[in-house]
Formats: sequence, structure tokens, C-alpha cells
Amino acid sequence: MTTNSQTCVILALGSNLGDRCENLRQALKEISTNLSITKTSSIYETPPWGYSDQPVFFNQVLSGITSLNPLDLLTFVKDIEQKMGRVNNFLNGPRLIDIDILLFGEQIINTENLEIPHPRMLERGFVLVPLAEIEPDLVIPGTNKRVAVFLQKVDQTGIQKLDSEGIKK
Ligand code: PH2
Ligand code: MG
Ligand code: MG
Repeated sequence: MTTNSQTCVILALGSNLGDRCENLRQALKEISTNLSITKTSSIYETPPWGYSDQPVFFNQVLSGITSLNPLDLLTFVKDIEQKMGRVNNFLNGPRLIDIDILLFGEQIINTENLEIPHPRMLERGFVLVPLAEIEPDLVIPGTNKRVAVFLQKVDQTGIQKLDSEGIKK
């Protein structure tokens, strides 16, 4: 008998096309088929980062436990993006659903297809604000600093928490 070890992972979701709340809800439902979700952040409305001429994003972060290995988890989330109808757009451009792996346990992974911790997560308010809501004390692998410390250094302009109906609080 083989037993797969269980790993705590953190994923980031983003959507700025169609019914953004519904897209996040649908993604959570699909993700939960292979990952036991332990925490979900609130949804935040966030100004587009990297390419400004596009609709505002809704962003959310979740933590969960999975027995998938990192590359199988990547394939799993990319399949969900495709299944939900994402068309591959230009870098930082609009997207129906984006599912990024931020952290995979304590692991540091640097392969062509997968970099963990997510290489840009510590510079982005739209990632750190929801992440700090659910895991403020988590130490980022490869650094000796907590999420809350990185949060203090990042631009949070225009980031607004939404209620469960997607209305600004
Ligand atoms: N994702 C990007 C590029 N820019 N901006 C916001 N606010 N939220 C995102 O999720 C986002 C972005 C590429 O994945
Ligand atoms: Mg992304
Ligand atoms: Mg992505």
C-alpha cells in the first residue's frame, strides 16, 4: 500500500471578466474536489496590476490540504481554468479565472513550469492583503519573515474588502 503525504498549500484566485464572484465560487467548488479547503479569505476588489486598461479584479486566497504533488496540483488547477473557459490572454491581461499556487508546504521549487513560493507574491497587495487575513503569522519559505511583515511594505491603494454578495463594505 502506498500512502500519499498530505501538504498544506495556499492558492490565490483572481477574476476580472464575467460574473467575478460566481467565477471565484465555481473555482472553489472545483478546487475542493482534490483539496480539502481549510480557510478562505474574504473577496477583495483590487485595481489591475501590471496592465491598467482592464476591469478591476476580484481576488481571494485559500489554504487547504492536498495529497497531490506540486506538478499534479499545477495540472489540476490549470485544468480547472480551462474547463471554466479561460482563454489564454496576454501577460497580466484580463482573465475569467486565474488560479496560482502561492505556497506548497515549506517547499521551495524552481522549475521551468513552476516556481514556489510564487515569485511575485510578496510585491502584490492583491495577494498579500487576502493572505494576511487568513495567515498573518505564516513565515514565507526562503525568508525568515511573516506575511504580516511583507504586508506592511506593499501598496494597498484601492484594495477594498467585499461582503459575501460582492458589495463593498
Ligand atoms: N493578476 C495578474 C495581473 N494583474 N491585478 C490584480 N489586481 N489582480 C490579479 O489577480 C492580477 C492582476 C496576473 O495573474
Ligand atoms: Mg496570476
Ligand atoms: Mg496564473
